Amino acid sequence: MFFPAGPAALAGAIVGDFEERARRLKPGVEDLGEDGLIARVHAFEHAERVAPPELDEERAAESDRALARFSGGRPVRLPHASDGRSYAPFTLRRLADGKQIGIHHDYHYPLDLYRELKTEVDTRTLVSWVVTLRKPTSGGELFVYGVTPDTPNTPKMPNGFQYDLEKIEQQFDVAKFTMEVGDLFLLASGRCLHRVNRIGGPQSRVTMGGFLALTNDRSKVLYWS
Ligand SMILES: O=C(O)CCC(=O)C(=O)O
Repeated sequence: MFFPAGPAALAGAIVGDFEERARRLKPGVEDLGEDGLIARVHAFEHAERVAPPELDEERAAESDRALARFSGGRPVRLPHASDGRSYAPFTLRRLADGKQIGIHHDYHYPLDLYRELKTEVDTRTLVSWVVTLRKPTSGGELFVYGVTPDTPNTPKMPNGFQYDLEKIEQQFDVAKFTMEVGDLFLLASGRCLHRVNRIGGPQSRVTMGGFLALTNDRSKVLYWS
């Protein structure tokens, strides 16, 4: 399940929103240099720690609306933990020059951090959603492999847990996707191994995103980060 959808308006609205909030919450941020967007994103993250309740509600509404376009008419909701705290709707991620995301899958339900959430969701479903906010100078493409956590004999490094990328690329199908600013992709990241190519050059890659899954009765979509 992978489709770039291109909702430029979403990214525009969200980046605009960050800038607006960053200006309001941290005066002077607009004076920052050529890496202005990143500086603003950082400023926003800083601000987020200062005033989470006010920001969470509005951001959640924006993400609900964007993800509802892909939910098959199902309501899209941010889950709450049993102590009442809301899950974070998304995270902002920056990959700078020389950085990459190595080959992996995101089927992490067995981990303790999913102790509560895995009772609410259909654990056969786990989808990453990622919006590109800034394209890097070079690199940053998404590679998706025809390999799942259940594929027998997936090549591993001698340490027994890291995947052997070279052998996987020789033996399995791979697709490469280049995102534009405003593209949103949904990827069955619990099933397909994937990675993000190494960034080159001064302009870093900025994305926002998280995960989503169907509830046990498949009537709603829950998303978190
Ligand atoms: O940033 C991306 O394009 C992919 C992020 C990722 O690896 C994931 O969501 O599991």
